[in-house]
Amino acid sequence: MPLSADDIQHYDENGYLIVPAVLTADEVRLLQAEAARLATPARGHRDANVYEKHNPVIRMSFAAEIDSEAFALLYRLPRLLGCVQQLLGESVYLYQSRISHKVARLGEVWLWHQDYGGWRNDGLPRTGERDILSLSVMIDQSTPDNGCLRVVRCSHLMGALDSRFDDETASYPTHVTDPALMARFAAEGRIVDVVGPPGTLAFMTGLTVHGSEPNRSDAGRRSLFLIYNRTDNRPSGSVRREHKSPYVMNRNPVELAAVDDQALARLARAVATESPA
Ligand SMILES: O=C(O)CCC(=O)C(=O)O
Repeated sequence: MPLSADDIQHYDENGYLIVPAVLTADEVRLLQAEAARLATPARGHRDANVYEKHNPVIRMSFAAEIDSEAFALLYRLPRLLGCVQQLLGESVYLYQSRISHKVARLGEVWLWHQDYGGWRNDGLPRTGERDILSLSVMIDQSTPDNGCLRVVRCSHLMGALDSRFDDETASYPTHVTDPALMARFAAEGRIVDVVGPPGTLAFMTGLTVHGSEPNRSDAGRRSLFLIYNRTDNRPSGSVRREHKSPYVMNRNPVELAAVDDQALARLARAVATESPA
């Protein structure tokens, strides 16, 4: 499922790209079950799960691929990795990954930010749209009501923006984009809701301003964020203290090799046979 020339042009010009219907229903079902399993304290690693600030529910699970065979296959499927290589080049590795859980009624806000605001502190050499990117995989249906990801079209073209470090609003700090600039983006009609059924992909550059509203619906909205980086763009400088954890940042940045594109589907069938519904 390679990206078309039009897809790539859309990504380069707008700073994001939505690709629907990439995963099958069986693959999605397995990822949903695995995301639920990883969200419990039974996961047992101090750094692996982050909880919401105001509600006693999960906000994020870092590095699902460490503790789940399904997620360990997902990010190396040619359907995902092949598209990433079209955008970044052949030699890429996984920089970071996290499931954003957005629990029904309780999932809290993500203030507007550029991911580069945090990566800058990791000593990342380059942050262009062809150096590093976020790939969001919808695990549940994503809608405006359940707090879908929202992106600001073409914001990546403005480079690294001034931001305010905010570790008060949510349980995970954010380098928040200037509210006056956000008001301008809104007035210009540049805010895009990233919606779709589970199995949809959304690519986003490291400079694309994004955020999401609290989940005001009865439906959870889980998305996996996979951050891929070029191997020649590994962070060089000091690493943030919290990133010493292998969960928060991949400390073994090896070049990725694809797995068989049917590997996740096979695992889904095997799991369904072991434990029929
Ligand atoms: O899950 C979301 O709504 C946004 C997550 C996000 O902005 C991030 O992980 O950087």
